[in-house]
Order: sequence, then structure tokens, then C-alpha cells
Amino acid sequence: MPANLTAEARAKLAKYTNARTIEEKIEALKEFLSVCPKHKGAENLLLWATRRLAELREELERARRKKQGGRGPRIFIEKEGAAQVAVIGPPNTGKSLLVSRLTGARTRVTPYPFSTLLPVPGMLRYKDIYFQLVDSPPISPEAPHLATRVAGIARNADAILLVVSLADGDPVEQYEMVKNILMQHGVLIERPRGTVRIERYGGEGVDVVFLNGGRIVDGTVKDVERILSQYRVYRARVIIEGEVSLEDVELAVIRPTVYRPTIVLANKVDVPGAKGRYRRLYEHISSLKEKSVWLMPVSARTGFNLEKLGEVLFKRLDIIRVYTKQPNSEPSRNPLVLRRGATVLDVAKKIHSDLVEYFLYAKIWGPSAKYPGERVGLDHVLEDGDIVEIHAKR
Ligand SMILES: Nc1nc2c(ncn2[C@@H]2O[C@H](COP(=O)(O)OP(=O)(O)O)[C@@H](O)[C@H]2O)c(=O)[nH]1
Ligand SMILES: [Mg+2]
Repeated sequence: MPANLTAEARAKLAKYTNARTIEEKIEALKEFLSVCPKHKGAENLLLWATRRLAELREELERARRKKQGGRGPRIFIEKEGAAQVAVIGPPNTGKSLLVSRLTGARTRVTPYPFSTLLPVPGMLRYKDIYFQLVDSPPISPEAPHLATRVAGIARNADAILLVVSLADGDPVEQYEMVKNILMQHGVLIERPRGTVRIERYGGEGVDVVFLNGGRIVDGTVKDVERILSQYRVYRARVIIEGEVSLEDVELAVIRPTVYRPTIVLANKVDVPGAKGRYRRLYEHISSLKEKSVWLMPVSARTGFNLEKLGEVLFKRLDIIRVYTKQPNSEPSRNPLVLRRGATVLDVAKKIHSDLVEYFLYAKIWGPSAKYPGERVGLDHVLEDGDIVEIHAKR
């Protein structure tokens, strides 16, 4: 798609990617929109630019209000607990009732749509950790401004609970609608075959790094350098994971895309006719190529399946709990929450930056220990429920 751009349009995008202030970005995008070809191949890019422009204008407005001392509405919620989970979906699907049933948060539940306009957080307890659930405004094509805001909340979160309704309307359509709107804002809920991340850095030139079977299917590192230079990006680290195309690289320059693990909650399973609608949704989601989207029927009204959500989220986030202890004392009450695959090194880094340098050995109790108190090194891989005692030079 971006390959069809005229040199002029590409130059405007280059101006956008290199702009430093919000005002400069707005200016560059306006110029881009005025010269961007209106043919089919550029459709997505046009849509993106229009949305991004709206986002930037909102940002500018917020910045101005802040300067004047007035407190604007809180669009982003400070992260708390083990992970932040965005609860999103079309209007009236039961997002607010779910969040309030799961967390006790005082969010507004109403029989009419568009009552939740700003994010509302609440904490869901699972064993000895908490997940922060963030209730959000509805996503729909009729309210693009709100959709932009929701995409921001989703981007900021660690995972997504996508709530659709089995009471009315086709749940497959609801799912596809939300998926597409988020995609236009650079948030993916289905795991892509590969991802490209571009980080500006102080080093010289373009450094292409391949991780997790990273591969460019239709080009070489030289092509990546050429594409970046077309956008006047001369110093950057390009991180490629999985299989990507040159088009993915080009899109990543102009529109950073993120993937967020998602659980679809098919809500209102208590109403008559819900089972048939659920089956359709189940078939649709099982047929997705990467099998990366999880699905669960629930009822915020009767509470059906709600008690399982903590555990499902824990698995979906792929995290583990690790307890630290000092020699001759009890393990900490509050676990560290780490990604699955984390090592003793990750724990040492979290405790103190010096600890890695002075590290001697660690003693381990729990599922990853061969025997209680096993001595291990920094590269030992931990498991959920482990206790770690680090010994360091004084
Ligand atoms: N039957 C039924 N109704 C529900 C369920 N969850 C929510 N509702 C109703 O759906 C309407 C919208 O709920 P709300 O939480 O405000 O939806 P939101 O717009 O997605 O935040 C309200 O009238 C709720 O009582 C459910 O599981 N079953
Ligand atoms: Mg609501």
C-alpha cells in the first residue's frame, strides 16, 4: 500500500516522522492529506492520517488546558498492580457492569449507550496479586473520537478484555468492527506473523536486529536501510521478530503498531438465544489462523464464569510470581511479577542495579528447585511460586 505513494506524499510523511513538536506534526499531516492520492491503495493510510490528526489535535488541546492550570480529563490511568487490562467493546455490551462486578469499582451502569466517557479503573484480585481493569468508552464507527481514545487505552495496557454482547446484534460483526478500528489505530488483537519495532538511537546508521526467528520475506537489510532513508531516518535500531515484509517495515516507520494479548468476553450468555450466537462467534474465533485470541462466555448479570477470570488473565498474560527473601528470614509477602521465562538475573535487576555486579549465587525453593535451597546462577529460569534468596559480595 505505501509503495503506491507519490514522492511528494512520501516527503510529507517524512516531515511528519521527523517533526518534534505536536504543532509541527499537525502541520505535516495536514500537508500530507492535501497531497495524498485518493486511490484505493492509499485508503488505509488516509484513514490513519485523518485519525492521527484528530488525536494530535486532542493532545494539543489537552496540553493547552494544562498550561492554563485547568485540569483536563484523565485519559490515561497510572498503572498499578501486576498488569493493566483494558476493558473495551461496542456500546451497551456490559463493560461497566463487568468491571464493577469484578472489582467493586464505581463505574456507571446504564441501559443506554455512551454513558462511560472516561476510563475508570478497578482492581481484580487473583491469589496474592491484583490486576487493574480499566473500563472505557464504547468503540463504534459512529463515535470516531471516542474510538481514538479507546485505542490509546488499549495501547497503554498489557492485555485487552474485549466485551461483546450475545443479547442483540451479531457478535462476529461486533468483534470484527472493534478489531478493524483498533487496527486502524495501530493496535492488533490477533498475533501477527511478525512485528517491526523502530527505535531512534544515538548510534550511527541503521542497525537491523533479528529476534525470535526474525526474517524479511521479500527483501534484505539493504532494502530496510533504503526505506528508512526515504523517510529521512538515518539513525535507528530496527527490531524484527517473526516473519515480516518490507511493507510492514514501511508501515512501522510511519505508524508504530503493537500487539496486545486479548480475551473476548461473550457477555449476556443468560439471555434467550445467546447460545446460538455464541456458537457462531466460537467458530469464527477458532478459525483464525494464529489461534491467538481467547474466548470465554460470561454473564455480568448472573456472575457466570466471572470467578474464572483472574486465572484466565494470569495465563493469558504469561506471567509468574516470584518471592524474594533475605537469609534467615521469611519470604516477602508481595511477589514480584515477571514474564514467564524470567531468570534470577531479572530478579536481581529488579531488586537493585548493583546486585548483578556483586552477585555470588542464589538459593531457590519452589517448583524450579531440584531440591529445597538449591544453589543456582543468574541464568536459572524461574517458575511461578519460586522463592529466591540472593547472596552477594559485601
Ligand atoms: N441480561 C444481561 N444484561 C446485562 C449483562 N451485563 C450487562 N447487562 C445490561 O446491559 C446494559 C448495559 O450495561 P453497561 O455495563 O452499562 O454496558 P457498557 O455500555 O458496555 O458499559 C445494562 O442495562 C446492564 O444491566 C448480562 O450479563 N446479562
Ligand atoms: Mg460503560
